[in-house]
Amino acid sequence: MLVKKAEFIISVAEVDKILPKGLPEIAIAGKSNVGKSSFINFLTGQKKLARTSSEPGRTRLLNYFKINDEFNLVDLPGYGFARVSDKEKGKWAKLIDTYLLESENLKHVFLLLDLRHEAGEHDKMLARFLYHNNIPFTIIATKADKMSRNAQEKAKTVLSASIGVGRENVLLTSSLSGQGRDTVEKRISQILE
Ligand SMILES: Nc1nc2c(ncn2[C@@H]2O[C@H](COP(=O)(O)OP(=O)(O)OP(=O)(O)O)[C@@H](O)[C@H]2O)c(=O)[nH]1
Ligand SMILES: [Mg+2]
Repeated sequence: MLVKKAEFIISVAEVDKILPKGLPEIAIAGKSNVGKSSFINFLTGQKKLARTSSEPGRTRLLNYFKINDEFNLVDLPGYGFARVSDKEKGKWAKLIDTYLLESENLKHVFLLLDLRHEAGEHDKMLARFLYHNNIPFTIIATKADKMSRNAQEKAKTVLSASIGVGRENVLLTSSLSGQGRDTVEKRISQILE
């Protein structure tokens, strides 16, 4: 699956505005600042399609991007961001949970984890939530460029063990170097089959 066309569709802030039945969706989930928006730009080859920031907590809405008129990527708000009120956090958590449970179009979740770190409590909770609700997911390990190839393989083993999935369900990526784009494209083709 080569991305030939990518366009922003809509931002959604309320659970009742989630898109009705339509194109299949792949959601991008993960901790704040892990590289979700950068991942969308990396995959589509459009540097400014999804807004990225070194300041965590930037994406506060569900942002839908249509790819090749074939499927939608849904950029979810990042969790685990400390500098927002509990009320705000609760609102995002509800938006994410409701989307994951109720979207009729959701086919798969890409759960993004920083390759340099073991999965955190929030990551594990989300993985369990997906597992228990029969939502298929793949781990996308981000920021691989920060390590040598050798260290990447070791880190992949540590990361997959910490989240409890097989190594084949962890894809190494770098939005900076472009590493892993072909593997992600292959995975998307399988998901859409
Ligand atoms: N070196 C390196 N930096 C990256 C990579 N991906 C993202 N970053 C950097 O990490 C920071 C956060 O990236 P974002 O894509 O905005 O992260 P996000 O997960 O969308 O963050 P929120 O929207 O706040 O949840 C930015 O400074 C990016 O430039 C990567 O593969 N390699
Ligand atoms: Mg973002």
